[in-house]
Amino acid sequence: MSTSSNVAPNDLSAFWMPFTANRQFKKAPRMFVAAKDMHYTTADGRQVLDGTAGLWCVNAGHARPKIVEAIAKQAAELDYAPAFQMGHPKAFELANRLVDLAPDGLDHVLFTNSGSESVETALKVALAYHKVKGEGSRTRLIGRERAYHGVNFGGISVGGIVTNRKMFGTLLTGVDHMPHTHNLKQNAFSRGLPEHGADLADELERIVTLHDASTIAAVIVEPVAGSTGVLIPPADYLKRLRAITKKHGILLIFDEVITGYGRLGTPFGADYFGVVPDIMVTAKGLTNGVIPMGAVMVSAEIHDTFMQGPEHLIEFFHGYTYSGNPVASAAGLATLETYKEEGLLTRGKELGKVWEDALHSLKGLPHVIDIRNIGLVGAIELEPIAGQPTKRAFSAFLKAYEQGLLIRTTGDIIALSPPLIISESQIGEIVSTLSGILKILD
Ligand code: PXG
Repeated sequence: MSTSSNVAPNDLSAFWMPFTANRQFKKAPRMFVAAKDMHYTTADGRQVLDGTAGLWCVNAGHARPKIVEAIAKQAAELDYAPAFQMGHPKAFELANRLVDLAPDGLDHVLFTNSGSESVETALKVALAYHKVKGEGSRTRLIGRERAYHGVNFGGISVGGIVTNRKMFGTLLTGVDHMPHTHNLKQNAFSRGLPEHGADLADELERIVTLHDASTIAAVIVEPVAGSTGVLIPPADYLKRLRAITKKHGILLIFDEVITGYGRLGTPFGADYFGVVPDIMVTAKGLTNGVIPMGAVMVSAEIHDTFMQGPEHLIEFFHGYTYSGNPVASAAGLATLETYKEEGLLTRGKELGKVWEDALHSLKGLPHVIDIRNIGLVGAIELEPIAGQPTKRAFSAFLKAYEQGLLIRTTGDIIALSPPLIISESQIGEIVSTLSGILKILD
């Protein structure tokens, strides 16, 4: 049965889709028209198990009543309030709840509308902080190879994915990159943190020696690199990075857009690794993906440094029309309540072993060259077809969709990150579907 809200539009050409093979998609569209808990409904009425929490964001599952109600109620009560020089209570309330949830020391929150904007905000806070502090020579930003920090200019500059960078000119100047930590030779089929590679953090010392610490503002890393294919940091790597940044007065920014809000079985990656950054970048799971919103948490030291000079003057010239938007704030509050009521921020820890064993049972199937896992994240890396990189994994994606399972692929890596409400039997379903597909893949 079709209604005006679920019928597939008959002309697909106007919408230039993001990060999508547009011509391939439009020849054989894959349309979702509804979602509830762990499942999507397709335009042709099939159920598809969500193995990816949308795009790593629907951590509490789909159409959760508390969040749906909060959004509807807020839109009717106060739909919008100016974000500059005016306030409304829910943005303050959400900021407080986030500070309660964040690791000790991260005491202030700037709101944005996406992960990309959160990254830009964090980089700008870092640069301005040093300037306000009288260390304006600290202008360099250090990222990492294979990093994904969104698609805006700062983010692609510190990012390390060549396809996201090569079309866009010279990007930000004064950026350098540490090496990525992926090492299949030594770490293939690791369970949890790989054993080898903590010394790669020392590459930061090399970069400091090259440029001098007095020129470096911040280092930004994803605690677990998600988009590039789930690169899990070697044991102790992030602790070493923290020690080196501290020693040189360099700010450490964790981009927790994926690792935030329970993905690793802890509220944040910072909790999992026992490392507190100076700035934490979040988005996605903050509102369960329902309303776009990001939050950047910063240390008291950073915030307080800005709070000087005449009180009528704006302390930081940055912000968005929708920073702390009332409906987004209401969605964020209801999302955090849902996580709390259902223990979702630690569910990845409880389910971690089941998840790990299930994924690693795929070892030995054709083309599988690595399986890795942490919290409720997993990756299956496939040997690329010679001369046709990405084709094998993309064909696994299409087959999985036909068989009622949503996965993500990047390069020849299958990435999995289900909603944190997933059941053990649904984990079994993901693995048995994938097992069948891997056996018949070209
Ligand atoms: N930082 C990180 C670490 C991310 O993973 C962003 C920033 C940007 O967020 P926005 O909200 O601007 O998209 C991201 C986004 C995938 C996938 O399947 C990952 C992202 C987005 C879309 C798909 O790997 N990460």
